[in-house]
Amino acid sequence: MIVFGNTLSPFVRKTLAFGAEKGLDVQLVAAGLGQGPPEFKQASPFGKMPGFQDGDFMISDSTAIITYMEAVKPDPNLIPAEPKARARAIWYEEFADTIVGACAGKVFFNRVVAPRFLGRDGDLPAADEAQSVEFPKLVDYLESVIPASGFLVEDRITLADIAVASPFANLNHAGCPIDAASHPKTAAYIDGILARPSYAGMIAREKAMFAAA
Ligand SMILES: N[C@@H](CCC(=O)N[C@@H](CS)C(=O)NCC(=O)O)C(=O)O
Repeated sequence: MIVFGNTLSPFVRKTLAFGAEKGLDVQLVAAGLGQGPPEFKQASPFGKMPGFQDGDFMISDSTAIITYMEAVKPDPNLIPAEPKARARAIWYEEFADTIVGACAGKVFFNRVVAPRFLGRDGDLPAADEAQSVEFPKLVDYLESVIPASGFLVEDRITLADIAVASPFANLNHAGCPIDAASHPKTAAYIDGILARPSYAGMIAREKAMFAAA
């Protein structure tokens, strides 16, 4: 299986971590922001990462790719079968992709992507506002819902945890960390998920890239 993209995208990182938790053999091929092989454009008609290829099957969108991975390799099960647990896992993925993703996008794009990858200034007031207005609501919410087990659904690793952790890596990279004093459960929870083998290597390589800059 091939994922086209860059792990700095929370959607690419989530997809790769999901594949790793499944034990799938997934290769990352660099693509995105107008770059990448022709297969990337075939897989992702609007150029968004991640794109995906498995033999002659191609598709884009992290949720579509994850749905495919879960269907071709049901074990270990990462999208619960029980109806309420399944709905909650999908809610947390949606929360991560759209609500956390919107905040992380403003902070990471304006502080990192625009100056570093697009060669132009980002909208720093927009990033600051996302950090001071949107971010506190996200961590307040998570602090209120994280169970003692350290997993959001069924007290085991599921898509919910894999999805929620990913955009927090972008927020960390962009100088918007979780305050462990005010939000201890959330800080420990995100640290714990990002420390799993499925995430740790990617995060270490991303940090090394920023440190070398
Ligand atoms: N809903 C999509 C979102 C994908 C997306 O927005 N990717 C961004 C990177 S985080 C992208 O490729 N942006 C470049 C562009 O729009 O040209 C998914 O879950 O995969």
